[in-house]
Amino acid sequence: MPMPQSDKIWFNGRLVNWEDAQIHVLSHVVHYGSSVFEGIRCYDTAAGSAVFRLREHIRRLLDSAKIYRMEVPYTEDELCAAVLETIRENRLKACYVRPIVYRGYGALGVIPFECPVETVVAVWEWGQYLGADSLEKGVSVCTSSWNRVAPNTLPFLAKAGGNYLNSQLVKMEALTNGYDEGVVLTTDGLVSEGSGENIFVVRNGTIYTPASSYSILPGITRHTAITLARDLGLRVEQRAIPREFLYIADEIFFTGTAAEITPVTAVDKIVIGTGSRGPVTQRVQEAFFEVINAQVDDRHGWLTFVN
Ligand code: PPE
Repeated sequence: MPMPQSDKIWFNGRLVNWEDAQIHVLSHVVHYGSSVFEGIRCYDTAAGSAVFRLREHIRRLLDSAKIYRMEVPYTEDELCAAVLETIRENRLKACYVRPIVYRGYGALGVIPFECPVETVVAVWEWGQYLGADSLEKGVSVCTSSWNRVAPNTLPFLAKAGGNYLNSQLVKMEALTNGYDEGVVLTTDGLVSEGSGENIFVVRNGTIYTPASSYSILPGITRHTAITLARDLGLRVEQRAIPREFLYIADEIFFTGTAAEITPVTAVDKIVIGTGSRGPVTQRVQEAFFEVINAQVDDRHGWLTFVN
């Protein structure tokens, strides 16, 4: 499906028309994957459009850039303002926001220092990431035959374009074999995350999720789910999770900006719990939707209103 277009893209500090936001084919990023990016959602809440956890996403973008020695010529405040300006300019009530920083056109060869660091913010309307009804009905996943990047190979704390070559292999394999998504293990064989989501496992009322040392992207929705679950009085543990712990789970769910909170109802064709969204997943989901719809007090300061 072609992506829905919007009007303007923020391109190195200026708003340009969607079709004019172009780069040269010999840009460094095209050849060597030298980009860092974010995915953020803006929600059409009861109190107006609001960006969810904007500052945390921009901070992670700048952290990712720092890991790759990219000097971003904008401050955190300027980038937050750029996101809000781009949403306003496109007059979208709800959208997905994609800031990206990459090494542009200058010189080829691995050495990136002579290429300019460019900064872009694009927004567009993006529906349910794992398919229509997935938030309610859940998804069926496989354990990937690919492993996640190991420590000290590619930095997994950075949300870098290159990391998504691994995600693409995982996702293509899953789709080709008839699953909705793949779960990736670390090179030690422990559960890491989905190709574009973090994973949570519920058993006997406790919620487990791989600790940040298991090659995960430390997701902002993951942090949100942990916080909301604890607010609900649920126990959450971050630890090592063996593959087979997934099979005997009462419930499993994914978290991510695009995927939000999506139940997982089967792993490798083994039915999880009752095979439908479980009660703990539903409680965390409901708490999440209350926050993003501004139906409850924003006690954690997670919403930035666009206007
Ligand atoms: N792990 C990976 C590998 C990942 O890509 C994401 C987000 C997460 C975990 C969850 O992170 P967070 O969004 O901060 O809760 N994936 C983004 C990109 C998806 C895409 O296909 O592009 C997203 O959800 O926006």
